Amino acid sequence: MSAPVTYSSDSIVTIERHILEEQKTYPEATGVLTSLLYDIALVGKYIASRISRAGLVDILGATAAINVQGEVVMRLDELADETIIRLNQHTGRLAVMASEEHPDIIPIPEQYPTGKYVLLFDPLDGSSNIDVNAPVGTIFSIYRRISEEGPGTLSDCLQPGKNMVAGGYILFGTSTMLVYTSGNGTHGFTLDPTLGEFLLSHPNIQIPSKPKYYSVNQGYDIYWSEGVRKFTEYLQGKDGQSKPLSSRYIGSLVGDFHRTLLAGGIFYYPADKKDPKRPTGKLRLLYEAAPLAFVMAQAGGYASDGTQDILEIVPHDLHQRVPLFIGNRELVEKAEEFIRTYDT
Ligand code: AHM
Ligand code: MG
Repeated sequence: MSAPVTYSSDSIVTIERHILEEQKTYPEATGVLTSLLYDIALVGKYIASRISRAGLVDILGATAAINVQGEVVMRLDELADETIIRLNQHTGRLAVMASEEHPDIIPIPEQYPTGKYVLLFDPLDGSSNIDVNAPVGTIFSIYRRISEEGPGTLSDCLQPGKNMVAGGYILFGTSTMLVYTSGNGTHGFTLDPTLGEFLLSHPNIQIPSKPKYYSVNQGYDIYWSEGVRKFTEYLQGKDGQSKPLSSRYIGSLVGDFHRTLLAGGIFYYPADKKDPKRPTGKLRLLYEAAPLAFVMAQAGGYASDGTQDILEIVPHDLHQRVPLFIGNRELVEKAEEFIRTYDT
């Protein structure tokens, strides 16, 4: 049996305390962003409590079925989506929301006040992994509205990542972790299920300078461009110049990203030709690529679509997809170099 975890009260930094301390460094802050981030931590706790029971779905009921208690049982991605909307629409902090699960923007219902922020989210990325008990994650980003007042608009949601005020993710893995940045470093918190609190476990995360893994769905390499194939061969040391990197791929973006952030290396989901309808890769700029790019940039790394910084891309569509190369700057820049040399 492992020894019980003990804390000295001095060393415990809850997410609330951390966010409040950060707020103090911005004298002009009103506390609204602080509260919004705290609402997101609450979302994390709620979804974590439901996900931990996912393996019981056959006993408790399936999608949209009525369970033994007479409650409607929702799919977890739908539940996560509804939870985020329900916990945030009434607070008066948001002008509008947008979710990977909804084709259009999500307005704040008329009975509630609107606020100055915009919340974009992927409620449960990689949800197909739940069936095999692999990690999944919620990804979020927060922007200031650009419209003056009243209901938020589509333009409020279509802002480049460099305008982001805060972004991050909640990883539901062996532990539940919340990792976020508000432009002042990237910080990680681990949920202590006995306390029901996120505690600061990874302050000021910096991606290790020595890359350890590359992460890509290599099963699709026949659909890749010449540049992406040559870049992968470079990572594998096939050019005879470099040592091969080890490879890891879960197929769950938040898990693959988190490992890349903590261990060093590169994750990429390149453009591919497997589906003529989406020649620009699979991942979405607003809900996946941009928030992770902000987290990575604040941890000393870099994200690119293969030609430019993800944070510079001005979105034209809520569900626009982009190729994503993210991790150690030198590797991402190497990918750009291969793409420039072979694909243009
Ligand atoms: P989703 O948004 O439908 O859950 O899909 C996104 C997921 C990511 O988590 C992951 O990086 C990618 O799809 C894996 O795709 P593939 O199975 O093509 O490798
Ligand atoms: Mg997704």
